[in-house]
Amino acid sequence: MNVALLAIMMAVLPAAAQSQTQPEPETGTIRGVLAHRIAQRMQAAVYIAAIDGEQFDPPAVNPVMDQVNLTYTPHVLPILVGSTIDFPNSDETRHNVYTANSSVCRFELGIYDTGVVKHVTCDKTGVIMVLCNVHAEMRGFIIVSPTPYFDTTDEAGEFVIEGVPPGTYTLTFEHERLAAQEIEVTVTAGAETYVEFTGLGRKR
Ligand SMILES: [Cu+2]
Repeated sequence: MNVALLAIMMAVLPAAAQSQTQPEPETGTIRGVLAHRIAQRMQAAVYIAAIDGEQFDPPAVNPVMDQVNLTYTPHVLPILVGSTIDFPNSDETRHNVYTANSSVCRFELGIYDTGVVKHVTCDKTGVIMVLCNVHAEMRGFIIVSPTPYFDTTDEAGEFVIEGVPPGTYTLTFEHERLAAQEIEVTVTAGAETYVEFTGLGRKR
């Protein structure tokens, strides 16, 4: 460790110690699961639906849909509406990123090389299906959420959404194969609310 970094860490330590005496937490957590076997091998994006009168600033750091080993990575990318998505090409080969007709925001980024990053801003909520016209098997999903409260499910179909202000919300999800559902969820500061999406069926 270099001296400068050590100095920074020592300067930060007293502040960290003080934080132990901070007041009660102001936000809560939603934890839950999509109880369906398909959710264990294909990810969903789970998010809080639009909140009346609430708008959110795009994140300081852009969400990233990378291209690695001929695969859109991550396969499912939830973002806040109004965010700018970065599309790097980390492959040796060239790709041409474009969107399926059904996508809420449509674009075609053209064929581009390794190391190039292209950008797209989407101001509408919904789903963007990203394709590549060089590699027909490439497929990625961007879920444009009206709120910044979202997560992607893991290999157990589970999700955790932290930092949610107290209140009652509609929780929903988007999945390639499973039909969406909505659940009303109440979040309490400093507590965890558990939610289970059950009785799930395939999209028609
Ligand atoms: Cu490609």
